[in-house]
Amino acid sequence: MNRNHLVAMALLSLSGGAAAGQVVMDGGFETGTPNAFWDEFSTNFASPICNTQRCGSFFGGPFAGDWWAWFGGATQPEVGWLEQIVTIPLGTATLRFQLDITAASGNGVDGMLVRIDAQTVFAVRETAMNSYHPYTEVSIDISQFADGGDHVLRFESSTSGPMRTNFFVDAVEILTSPAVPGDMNCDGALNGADIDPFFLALGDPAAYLLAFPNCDPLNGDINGDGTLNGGDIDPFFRCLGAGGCP
Ligand SMILES: [Ca+2]
Ligand SMILES: [Ca+2]
Ligand SMILES: [Ca+2]
Repeated sequence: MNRNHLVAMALLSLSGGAAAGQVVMDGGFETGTPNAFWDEFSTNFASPICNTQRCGSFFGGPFAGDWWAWFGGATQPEVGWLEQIVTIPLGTATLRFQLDITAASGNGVDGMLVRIDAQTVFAVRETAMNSYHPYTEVSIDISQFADGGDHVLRFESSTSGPMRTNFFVDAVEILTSPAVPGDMNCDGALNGADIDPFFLALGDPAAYLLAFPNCDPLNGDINGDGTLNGGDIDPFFRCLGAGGCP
């Protein structure tokens, strides 16, 4: 932990830190640059992280606070990225951020991606400016990564110039909820739609894993003995009838 990290930790604890249920550190970029939580890269600007003092206000500014991430923005080829390691608890998870495409070069190919590990979970091109200007919330179900493990969250863009394309990003957060007992289709709720998956998991575990690859069959271990078995059938239906497990 370097000095910047310590200062940033102190700033975050003064401001309350990450809210409960959130896993992204400094998702609003308010600790500025160099940033202790985000790894930063930009071909032309040292970092995509901006305040108006550093980057000007001609194209606009943050969604909230004083800082935001500005991808693109160059009149020559530019690659920019920001990434951090996030720990996503077991259950369901949603990635949310604000996106504003404040300029489009007209070449039609300048783009921005969001990746988790090697997988692209969101991709946008400059041609979508009409859909993302002004700031617009992007919300993506990323429950397939809600496994209690560490993952690399990465925003990256590639723009080619000579006209500018700008992707503004702010207010990045990952909202999580714990697994719901009996939620066998992993939609975050226990209801009638879980009955068939419950019996599939009980009778044919391999087929269940194929049908619900991001689900933990132990969501159905209602009696808590560590396995999904016949002893869970009665408690499962009791929970279902009661609208949830006690
Ligand atoms: Ca901000
Ligand atoms: Ca369900
Ligand atoms: Ca059981």
